[in-house]
Parts: sequence; structure tokens; C-alpha cells
Amino acid sequence: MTPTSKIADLERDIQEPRTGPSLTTDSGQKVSNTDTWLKVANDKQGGPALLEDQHGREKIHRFDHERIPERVVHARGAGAHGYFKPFNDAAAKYTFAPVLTDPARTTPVFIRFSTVQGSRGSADTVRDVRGFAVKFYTEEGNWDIVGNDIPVFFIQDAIKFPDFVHAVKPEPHNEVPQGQSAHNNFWDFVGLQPEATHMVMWVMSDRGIPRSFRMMQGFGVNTYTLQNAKGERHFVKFHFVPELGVHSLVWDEALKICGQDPDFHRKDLHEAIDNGVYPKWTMRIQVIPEADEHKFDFDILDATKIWPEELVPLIDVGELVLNRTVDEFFTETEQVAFCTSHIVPGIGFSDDPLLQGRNFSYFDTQITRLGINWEELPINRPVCPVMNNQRDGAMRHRIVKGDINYWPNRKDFNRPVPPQEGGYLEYAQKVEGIKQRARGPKFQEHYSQAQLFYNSLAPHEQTHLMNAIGFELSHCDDPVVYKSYMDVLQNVDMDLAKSIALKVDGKLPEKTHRPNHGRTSHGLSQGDFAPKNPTIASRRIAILIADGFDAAEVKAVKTALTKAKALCFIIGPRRNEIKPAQDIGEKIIADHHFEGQRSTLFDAIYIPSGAEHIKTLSKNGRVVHWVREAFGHLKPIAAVGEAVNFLRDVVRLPNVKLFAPSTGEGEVVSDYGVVTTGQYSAPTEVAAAFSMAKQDHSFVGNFAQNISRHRIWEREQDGLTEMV
Ligand code: HDE
Repeated sequence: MTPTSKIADLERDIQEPRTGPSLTTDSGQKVSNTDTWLKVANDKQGGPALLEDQHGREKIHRFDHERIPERVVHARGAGAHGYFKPFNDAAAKYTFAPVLTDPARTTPVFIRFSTVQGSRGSADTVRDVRGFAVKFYTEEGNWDIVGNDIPVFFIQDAIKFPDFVHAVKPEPHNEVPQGQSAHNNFWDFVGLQPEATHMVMWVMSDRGIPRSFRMMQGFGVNTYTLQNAKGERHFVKFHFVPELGVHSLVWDEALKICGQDPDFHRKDLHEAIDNGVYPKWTMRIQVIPEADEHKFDFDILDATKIWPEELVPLIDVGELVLNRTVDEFFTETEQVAFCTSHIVPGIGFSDDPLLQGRNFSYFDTQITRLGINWEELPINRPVCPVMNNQRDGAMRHRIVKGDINYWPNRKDFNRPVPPQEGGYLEYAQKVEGIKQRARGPKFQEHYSQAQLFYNSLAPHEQTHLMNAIGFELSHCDDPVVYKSYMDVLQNVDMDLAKSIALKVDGKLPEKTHRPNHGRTSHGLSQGDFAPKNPTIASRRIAILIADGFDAAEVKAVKTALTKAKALCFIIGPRRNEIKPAQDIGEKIIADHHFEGQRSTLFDAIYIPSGAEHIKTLSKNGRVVHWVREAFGHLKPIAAVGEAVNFLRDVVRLPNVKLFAPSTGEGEVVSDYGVVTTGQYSAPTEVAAAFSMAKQDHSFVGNFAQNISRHRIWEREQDGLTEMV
């Protein structure tokens, strides 16, 4: 097996496009005309169409049946290929699964990211949970971690899933709303279902609006088990931590991108891979020995609870990398089918009641979506041999030779494999109890970890969470709904409850139902995942220019940023050549014009010097809006020379210190993520490039440091954004 074994396997079915005569019917007959239906016509007029036209009918039949049922949840998604490689054999203490323990192995993977609520055509940047489903094509069979970007779930028991999904999906009477949870039924349900409180806090936090699939954590959520060579069992949770850090959009931006570029996340995934900035995650595990199962004040099989890392440390296991986009969306991303029940020897289930239900649901749903032989589809078939006595059914296409399709048989075909030779052996778990519909006693506590999460957020994250709940509840027009949610919030935090009450109802709650315990935990705030080495790789930087800009400066800045793997885009008045103030011997052609793209689609803005070009930009309201909007969305902005005056006099950034002639020529002023200077000395700057590793006070270095911070939260905290 190699990292590309799955790609080689898919190549068996990949058809290369061909130029020249190649059009045939599905049965292989060459087609001479595909533009006109066979008719009885004469040289004056067309006549009746004939049923006889096999090619015409086939073309329409095939078209009529192109759609398959979309996923009932997670309908909208994007996928990519890659690999997983263990760092070492650290996990061997807990499991004998080579996929996790053998550093010589590289296992091919396919990942599908998704939103949950919306249908296939909904927008990418809605507030929602994101799916993070990983298929490992191991030598021992396919192993699927069907995870999310949030470590807990709304419900504890699978039997509640249809209720939950009905409540969050568009309402039955009018099929509203699309791609959002801001409606009566969702808040009605979660208000009456206190076990959802912890998860609601996560979705209403910045986690609900990620900047990129590549900047999200992934979690297996459910509790699985690992078995080691000694036959010992541990409970386990799976985590994936992104190399680029965990980052989100801001809400206003997310809303606008829904209209400006609904495919923002799927394009972002392709763009990064195409530019060689391969998305990477570290897989980490948390393990609890079987004997310690009951030592915690929460039930470790309850999917509405995390295992705080102070109690159960994280162990680094390996690296997950995506390095190839799909060739065809439907056959790969749409037909890929995950099952929580797909595990390999060394990995097992637990009695987590959500997981037990999921194990039934996924297999069942694939039969509806794809038919009983769905595991034979190219994207789903394992790279290891598959041989059994399961046969026939619609769309079966593997042809199995021979006269035997049962066990036992006289020829010893398809013999079960003993565990010592790699056959799967269920762990011999002792079980006792009374058959009843019940949940364990610790499943009854719902607020402690909701408080833990809220307390662990940075102040700006708490503000965003308050705003998000305020936004959603104000979309609920039934007072019973938003009033009942106030009750839930009084169990989490009084300040939170009061801030929401002021927004949605005006009636302040008088007393808390449950004092906030005040505890915090590491790893819940997004700020806890700052990359080890600051980076601007794959960050989208807009360079705003008009005729008369300083081309030498733009070239130097762009070269330096591109060297650090940022993606620079020239935005000008037209998608054509923009004339510089002085000729540098090469043409600069705008990638987009000002109306063609919006500031929301970029991480930072740079405006170069040039008297003429600034005159033009100053007269263009769209450009002024670009810069104000980027400032309001907390993005770094860099400007040189005349562009600094533009920021001061035309854009009028509030209370930000900018370069002034009195500052001293060549000095760089950096305030609230706005980096300005009088003149940019290109040659030395580019020759030395800039350093991401240490504080670099050069113009580009300073700009890059700010970009690597993702957003400038202080602007918001100090009230600067309220003025733009
Ligand atoms: Fe899913 N879920 N789910 N879910 N889920 C589906 O399977 C289900 C849950 C998740 O990219 C469906 O193939 C039940 C938790 C992802 O193809 C369906 C329960 C988590 C995806 C289904 C849950 C998830 C799905 C719909 C409660 C995070 C998309 C289409 C017991 C750990 C996979 C499909 C992809 C998809 C059932 C809860 C993640 C109907 C019954 C918890 C990422 O089978």
C-alpha cells in the first residue's frame, strides 16, 4: 500500500476526456447528430418528432434520472483526497491497529466536509455545524470517522435524532428557512431539550462560522474503544487539530459571503490544494482505561460532554494531509458514503447510545441513497481484497467466478479468518442490567459543561456568542419560543442571559437558576490553537490599484508575500492592464475589477503609493466601501505614501494612528492592524524577505505578522468598528 493506492484504484474507472470523434450512445453506437431529434421534416418546415430516435430518448432518460436523493442531513459538502501517517508507535500502548501505530504506513484517505441544515445548493458560510468525515482506506478494510467540527452533539440518544433534525430543518408548512437555525422550531426544540444546551453554545460561538474547512478542528464526537495486543481496552476520543490554527469569519462577513460567493468554502479548499498549501491536521487521541470509566463526574459515553484535557491529556498520533482535489464531484464527493460502523481490528465501539444508533443509521441511509451495492462504487470500495458470499442485488457489478456462494463449503472458499490471522474479534465485554428505556444517572446533568465552555471563551468570543443568540432569537416570532430559551440561559450564565433578554424581550431575568461555577478549560477557545509558527500561507490578499500606481513597490511587496505562500490578487477598475506611474518593463493585469469581487473574500488589503492612482480610488465609492468594510471585519490593512492620506482623509478610519511626515521617513506605524509607511524601500526588503518566526518590524514583515493573527480583535473591543 502507498499513499496513492486509492488513486491507483480509482484510475481503473477514470475516463480521460478525448478530443476528436468520440460521441457514442451508452451501448457504444457512434452518434452522428446530437443536436436535432429525428423528425419527419421537409425543406419548408420541421415535422413530428419520432419515438424511434434511440439516441434522443436515451439522452433525455439519462438526464431525467441524474439526481439521487440528497443526504437527509449534511447534504452540501466538498471533498478531497490525501493520506494519514502515524508519527511513531505511541498509540501501540492502546491499539494494535497498524493504521494508527505503524509509522512506516501511509494510509490513503478521502475527507468530506459539509454543512448540516441546508440542502445541496445552500451557501457554504451559514451558521451551522460542519461535518468532518474521514474514510481511511486501510489494508485491513475501510475505517470511517464520521465526525464534526464541534466535539459534542445536541442529543444523547439516537432515538431523538429524527426529532432534532425535523426541528432544525426547514419548517414543514412553508419549507423555511434554508441553511440556518434561526427559526421557531429549532429554538423551541432546544429550549425544551436541555441536553442540547452545551452544543448550542458551541454552534452560536465563532465555531459555527469557520473561515475555512482547513481551519477547523475535527472530532469523532462519540466514544469509541481501542484494544491493544495484550487484549486491554481503553475508551477513546479522536481529535484533528489544523496546522493553520482554528479561525472563523465574523458574522456580518459570513452573511454577506452567502450571497457574494456561496461556494466560498469549497473554492477555498481547491485553491489551497492547487497552490500546494496542503491542508494538514494532527490527529490526537484521549484515552481512558476501562477500569476508570466511572471516575468522572460526567458519563464518558455521553456525547453532549467533552473530556476536559486537564483530566484526560491529548496524545499526538499522526498527520492527516489533503493533497488532491477530486476529478469529478458526483462520482467522488456525492457518492462517497460513510458509516460509523466501519472499523478495523484494534478499534471498537462503546455503549455510547448515540453511536449505537448511528451504527444502524448510516448503513441504512446509504441503501436509500445509492442502493444495496453502494460499497462497490469506486470511491467507496476498499483497497484491500473483498471476498464474501454476499451476492446479487440491484447494480451489482463485480463478477465473482466459481460455483460457491455459501459457508461452509467443500472447497474451503471464503473461510472466516481467525483473530490471530487478522480476523475481527469483538471484545468480550461483560454486560448486565435490566431491559428498560433509561439513560444513566450522569446523563441527567446538562449545564456544567455549557458553563465551562462559555467561561473558557475569550471576551470577544463571548460577545460574538451573545450576538449570535440574540440574532437567532430575534428571528423567532413566537414569544413562547424566545421566552422559554431565557430559562435555559439562566442555567448557564446571568450576564449572558441578561444581554440576550435586553436584545429579544427587554425583561431582565431576576435570579439565576444555577450559579456559574467559574471553571475554565484549555482547548475550548479558538485562541488556544494559534499555529506553532505564525504563517500567512494561503491567505488571500487584495492589492487595490488604479492607473498611476507604483509598480516597483507592488512588485516587491507581492513577491515578498508570495514567497511566504500568501495568495495575492490585483483588484483594479477593469480586468485588464493597469498602467503604472513608471514603466517597470512588465504588464500588471488586474485579476478582478472592483465590482467583481468584495472585501469579504479576502483576508487583508494592501494599497500602494501613487498620486494618480489614489486620486482615482478616492473618487470611487465602491473602493472606499471595500476598505471600510475590511476594517469593520477586523482585517489587516497596509498602505504606503499617498494611500495613507487616502485612509486618513477619504476612508476616515476612526482613532487609528497612521504614518505622518513627522513620524520620520521610512518609519513603519502599526496600530490596530493598520500598517502604514511613507515610502517603501523595495530592494533590501525583498532581498531579505521577512521573517514570520520572529517579530519583524519592516513594512511587509509587520503586515504579515498582522495577517498571521487572522483578525484584529482589539478594534472591536475598543469600539472602533461601530463607527464604520
Ligand atoms: Fe450523522 N448522519 N447522524 N452525525 N453525519 C448522516 O448519513 C445520524 C451525528 C455526520 O459527508 C447521514 O450518509 C444519526 C453526529 C456527518 O457523507 C445519516 C445521528 C455526528 C455526516 C446520519 C447522527 C454526525 C452525517 C445522512 C444521531 C458527528 C455526513 C447522510 C444518532 C460525530 C457524512 C449519510 C458525509 C450524515 C445519521 C449524529 C456527523 C442519516 C442517526 C453525532 C459528518 O445516516
